[in-house]
Amino acid sequence: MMTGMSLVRLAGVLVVLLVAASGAEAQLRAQPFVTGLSMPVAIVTDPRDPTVHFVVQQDGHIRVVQNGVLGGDFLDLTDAVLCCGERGLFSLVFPPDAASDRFYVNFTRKPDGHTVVARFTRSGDPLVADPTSRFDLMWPTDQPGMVQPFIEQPFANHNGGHMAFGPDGFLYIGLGDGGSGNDPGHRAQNPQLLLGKMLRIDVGVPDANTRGYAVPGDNPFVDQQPVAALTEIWAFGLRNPWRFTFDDIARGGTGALVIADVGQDTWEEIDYEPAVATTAGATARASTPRRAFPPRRGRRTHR
Ligand SMILES: [Ca+2]
Repeated sequence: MMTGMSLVRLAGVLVVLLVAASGAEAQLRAQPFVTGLSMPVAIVTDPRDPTVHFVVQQDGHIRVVQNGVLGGDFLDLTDAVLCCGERGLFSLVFPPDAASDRFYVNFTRKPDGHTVVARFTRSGDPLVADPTSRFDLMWPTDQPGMVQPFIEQPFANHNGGHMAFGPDGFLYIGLGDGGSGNDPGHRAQNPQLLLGKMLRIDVGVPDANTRGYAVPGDNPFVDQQPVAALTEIWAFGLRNPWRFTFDDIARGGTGALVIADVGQDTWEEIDYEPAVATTAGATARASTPRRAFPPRRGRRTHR
């Protein structure tokens, strides 16, 4: 997890919570980091320059903050992003290979609110993205072999939207159950839908790749066992995984996947999926009930 630092959204001000651990007690101390933002939902440090942060605004702007000073837009997606409520621009990630010019965003698009995962590249100026470089990743449909540049959202809410690269270098994408309440279409348990799932894909493909990603060979359903499922699926049964993170191995963490899954009425949920070492020495995820089938039913958060 992000160690010692988290962010509070408050009136357009990013507040840094500093954790000072001394002895047996830890103290939280908050101080303004930058002001002048509108609807900030995420902050990402530039992998090439630790003095640069990118702030993701729900309205579609990605703002540049350099040495704590708010600058212009890294990227303006307001023409493409359908905001607000539970809709908008949700996340920005850079690949583990910091030399890459690529980055990825996740948002609900105009006019229909469907989910888009788009790849862009930086321009010659590393603090400005190239808006013409947009490529929308192509996702399976209910027609075999047919793909489309979005993931259909039946309702305005429960869009998930967070993305992160795992210790394995693959891109994880959290998708909500599509919305309304109580998952009326049982989408989170439908193996032929991407909604209500954690996806795991390999975006380290050439630009010429027509889908923008490949499915890792060790994803749990590539062999269509124990159930025929879309092979992008890593985990079933999520409601609205608004944020998740990996317990950072580089900072002494275990590599575990930790998911904040928004609850409905009385329960909130934090899911912990431990990482396990494989015989090949690679890091993989432990098998959990979430990946099992037949589906879990009667989860409290789905009432
Ligand atoms: Ca939705």
